[in-house]
Amino acid sequence: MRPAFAVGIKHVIRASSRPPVKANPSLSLSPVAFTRSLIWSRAETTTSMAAKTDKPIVLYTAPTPNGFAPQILFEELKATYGGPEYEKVAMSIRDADIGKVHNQVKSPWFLEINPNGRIPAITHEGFPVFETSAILVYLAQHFDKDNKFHHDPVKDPKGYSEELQWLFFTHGGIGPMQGQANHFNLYAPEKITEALDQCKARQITSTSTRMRRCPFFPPAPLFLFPQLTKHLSTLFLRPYAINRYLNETKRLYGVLESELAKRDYLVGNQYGIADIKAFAWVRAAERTGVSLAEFPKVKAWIDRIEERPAVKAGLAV
Ligand SMILES: N[C@@H](CCC(=O)N[C@@H](CS)C(=O)NCC(=O)O)C(=O)O
Repeated sequence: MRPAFAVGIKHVIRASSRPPVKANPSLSLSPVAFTRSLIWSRAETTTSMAAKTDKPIVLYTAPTPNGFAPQILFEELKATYGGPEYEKVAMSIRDADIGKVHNQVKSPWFLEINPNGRIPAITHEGFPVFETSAILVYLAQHFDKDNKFHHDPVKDPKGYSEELQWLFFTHGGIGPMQGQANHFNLYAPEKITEALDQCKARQITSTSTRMRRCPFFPPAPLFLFPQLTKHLSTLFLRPYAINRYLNETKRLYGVLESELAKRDYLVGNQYGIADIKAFAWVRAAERTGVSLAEFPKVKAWIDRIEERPAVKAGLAV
């Protein structure tokens, strides 16, 4: 007998408010022609252009933590069950490509698949699914028939609930917080400049805040070397936004640390989609500026997951 949730999903597919997406001819082209097709063509802007393929599933992705999560699950499913077959479409997430590159995430054809204009997204026989965790749950419910990577909502409702709790924990916590920490730390130099200007103008009156945020003030002579000052400031200054998101990211890692002290994996001591979702972010901790030496249990969990051949394959897709 089919589990009730599967019947529910079929019903949702039929009743979906979003129609199945139409095909994009670019996948049936030669590699050279396909590359050319990545360049924006005016005619394409008005047409629905999802990928055309004989594979049942298309994965729209990019090499980021959110992109890696479904890539890893696809490879785990392939290693365990031999499928499902999927076609990968590489997307650009660069704002500079908007209106210039066909496969940019804000392209009208892609907004029909993911109205939020972000990777990852999949289509399964034309049915679009967006948001990383929703994709992981969808793929697991459709293709992980032996419950190797997820908990069955009917047979194991408590395990299923725990899985959702940890998925939501990462989806609403680690992902956004670490993403913002990256943004303010790595991509928003004007925040640093703003903090520098405050220091220069002696606008920070509290001595302790000044010591923390303006470690070079005085001495003023560093201002003679603006590039050096900026570089050192990026390393040592911690303007409010960077502090806030970095500290919140560390706090969330602390939650993982205390849970992983009790068991090897997040749910029921069995590796699965909740681990995949969190792993994809946490493995990038050092880049964000969080040292995993502070979180030894998390580090051991990362090492365990990283050893899996399907994880290696998923990261390399
Ligand atoms: N909540 C979304 C977040 C997806 C997301 O932020 N994707 C980023 C790459 S990691 C993106 O596509 N950014 C492009 C943009 O913001 O235009 C999910 O989990 O799928």
